[in-house]
Amino acid sequence: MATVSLHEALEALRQEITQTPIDSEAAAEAFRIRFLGQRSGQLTHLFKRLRELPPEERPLLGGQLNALKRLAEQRLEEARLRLRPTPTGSAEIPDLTLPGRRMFTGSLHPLTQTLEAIVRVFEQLGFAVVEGPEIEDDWHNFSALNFPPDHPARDMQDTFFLHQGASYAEAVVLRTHTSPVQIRVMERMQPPIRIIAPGRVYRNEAVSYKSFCLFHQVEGLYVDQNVSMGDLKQTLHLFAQALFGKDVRMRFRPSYFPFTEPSAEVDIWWPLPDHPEGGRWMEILGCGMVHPNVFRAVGIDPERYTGYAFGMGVERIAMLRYGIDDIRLFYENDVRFLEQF
Ligand code: 2NL
Repeated sequence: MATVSLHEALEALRQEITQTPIDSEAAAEAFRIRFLGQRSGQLTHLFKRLRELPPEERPLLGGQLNALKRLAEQRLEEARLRLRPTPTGSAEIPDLTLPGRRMFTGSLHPLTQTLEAIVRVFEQLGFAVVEGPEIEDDWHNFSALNFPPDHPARDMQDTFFLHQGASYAEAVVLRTHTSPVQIRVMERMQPPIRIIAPGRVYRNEAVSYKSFCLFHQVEGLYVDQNVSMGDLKQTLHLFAQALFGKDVRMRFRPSYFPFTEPSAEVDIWWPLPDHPEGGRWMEILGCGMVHPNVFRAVGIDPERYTGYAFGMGVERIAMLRYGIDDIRLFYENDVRFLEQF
């Protein structure tokens, strides 16, 4: 009687031990207490009941009970391995075949990237890179560039003055363009000259989404015998192709600058799917043939030499390139903006 019920109890327990799910650490502990607990575990209980059997039957059933105990211990060990906390905090064993997570290591400012891309194109075309001071005198920033004494750019509303002096010629200013760098080069050397001047410039303007009190320019200058407007167009077309793609469409519009004659502004066609005309012309730079008065100011003979010059705003090109609609974003240093580049 006792033998049958003990056999039956053992079989029922085997069912339970194999089928009880262990899917959490709490379930594992409950499993341990229920089957292996020293005091009232079901296996412990059956071991105690071995005494009900006649001595000769005890070894067989005792062996079966020991096997069942090992089974319960194995299930528990397997569950503990499976549920052990991982470094990621998840109960899952991590998938070691996954690729590593990329770390954000910082990147160059979008203006630096754009400026470097522009400079690279002209370097490949044989232009030398020159830099100069951000504080300039009237001569290099205005007079040598054929600005008349009463030109509005010389006004306090447009230019930051560090020193005004008794007359306009004594003024010391924050440079309003990088042209003075090129004036300094032409003062010191005779053609051929092929240079670009990248750098910071300052304008005393109302700050808004489209203008800031400081910005960056890249200006270029090529002076030699027989330099023509055709040379200018070819160079700028190569530049536009390098930055905006081989199929770029480009146009020259007549314009005016004191330091070039003739002068032009250059637009590129910017395709816009939602636009009624399929896109629009966007200005990217200004250019022209160096004015004879500029050559005279620096001691280069305008009867012997001709030259072209151009200038572009780096912010303007970066805004086009990345689809940015507010120039002030470049100067706020908000990491949420910067980390996108
Ligand atoms: C613009 C237009 C321009 C120049 C810059 C230049 C320099 C010298 C002599 C003659 Cl030394 N010209 N620079 C010429 C034409 C246009 O810049 O819109 N810049 C943002």
